[in-house]
Amino acid sequence: MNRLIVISNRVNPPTDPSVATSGGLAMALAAALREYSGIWFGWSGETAETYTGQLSIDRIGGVTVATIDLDEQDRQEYYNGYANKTLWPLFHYRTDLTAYERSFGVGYERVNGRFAQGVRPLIEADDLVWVHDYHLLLLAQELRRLGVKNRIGFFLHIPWPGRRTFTTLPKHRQLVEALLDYDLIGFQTEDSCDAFADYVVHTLGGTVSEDGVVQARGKTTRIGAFPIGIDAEAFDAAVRSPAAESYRERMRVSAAGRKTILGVDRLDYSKGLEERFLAYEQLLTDHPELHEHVLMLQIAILSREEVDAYQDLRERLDTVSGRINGAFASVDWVPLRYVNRPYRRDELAGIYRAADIGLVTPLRDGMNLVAKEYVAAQDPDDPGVLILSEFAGAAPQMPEALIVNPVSREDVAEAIRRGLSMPLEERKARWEALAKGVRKENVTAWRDSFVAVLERPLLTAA
Ligand code: ADQ
Repeated sequence: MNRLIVISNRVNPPTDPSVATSGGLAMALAAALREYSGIWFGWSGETAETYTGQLSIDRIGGVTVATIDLDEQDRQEYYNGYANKTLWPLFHYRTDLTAYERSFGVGYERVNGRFAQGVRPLIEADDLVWVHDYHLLLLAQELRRLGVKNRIGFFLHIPWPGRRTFTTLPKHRQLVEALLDYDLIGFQTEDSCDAFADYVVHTLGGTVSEDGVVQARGKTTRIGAFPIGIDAEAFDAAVRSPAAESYRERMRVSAAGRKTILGVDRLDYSKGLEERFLAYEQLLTDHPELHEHVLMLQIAILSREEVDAYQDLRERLDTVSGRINGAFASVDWVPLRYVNRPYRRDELAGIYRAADIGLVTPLRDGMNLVAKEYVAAQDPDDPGVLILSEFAGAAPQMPEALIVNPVSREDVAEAIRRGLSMPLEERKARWEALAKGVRKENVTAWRDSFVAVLERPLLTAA
């Protein structure tokens, strides 16, 4: 088996699999590295006064990690700038929030170059290199410039936007031409894969064969959809843990017989939190008979607090949640509990299990692992109902959820009402189909299918 060199912006394998991390990516990659020997390389998250490129190597949670520090200008231009103020909003269709500053692009190129310099000495002849996410679109190009001939794959965890949206990005051609230096470009969904192919054909004048071989600008690569899953086994263990049981009981006691609607997200404008609160407000306005009988728990961990758009969103959510509770609460009923702290995975598993409805309504999402975790945590004899946005990458894999348009308050409110009164038989039938998919299309299946295609020589596909 070849060694695997995983490269992502941040390197944060969990020391203890039951402890929560702030993103789906870290959990997925730690699980992926468990079986392969290899190294996980990335930014330490620290900024040094001056950049030195000094490598630090450690062993964390059974995984060898190698990191470099960046400098403050890198953090501002590459991380807060191009990654989080340009690519993230653009790829989530928020052109209104997208900043196009020249210095961000320059910083992004510089840091992709620094990553290449940093990881280069660690790469041996037969290693497979697997690069993750929108921070590192240029990395293969930088590694090729340094003479790396290994097979290098790329996986995009967020959506690839439609052509008209993507082409608003200055220098979009250079970005995609650099991306073509990868041997395999993986997306979460067929939809993203099709959007990329559309760009290749209509903007670059290239070709894409039926089995995903891309030819453009004198380069050949392959594209494919590889929907990410959860580490279902580890999650099962978390569900059965004492911490999960204790949290489930806390939830049960505090709900006092009321039905619970649950949201769990990073506090990010792509997750549709404001729209979700407004849909709940609509539900309470239209259905007074539900007052005192339901409660919503929204757990939203703070994220990217250095970026203005995130601070603005936080303020708006504080206002809307206050307004809802001010309008509807009674002496012993608070309709919306809004919590900004993180929970351990085992605690979260218990919280999921106690909820009658899992409300997952992003406006755009590469996949959304919360939807899968919610399903995995349910009691087979009395499962809750998953309500899922049609714009989550998970939606095509999870048609047995109640699929909604997250911007339609009426649509979401009606799905909640329907979920609250859904008969046990229907809940079970829907859940069984969903749980089967979550178990089968897990993180190991995702890793294996990506690596198998990456290992396959390109020519045999033609
Ligand atoms: P994220 O945008 O971070 O990931 P998501 O897939 O939902 O989104 O993963 C969130 C993870 O964080 C989940 O594992 C969840 O349990 C955890 N989490 C969220 N809130 C938490 C809290 N309060 N306490 C503890 N844990 C919490 C990006 C893309 C997604 C894609 C993943 C993986 O945006 O679309 O699914 O990568 O590819």
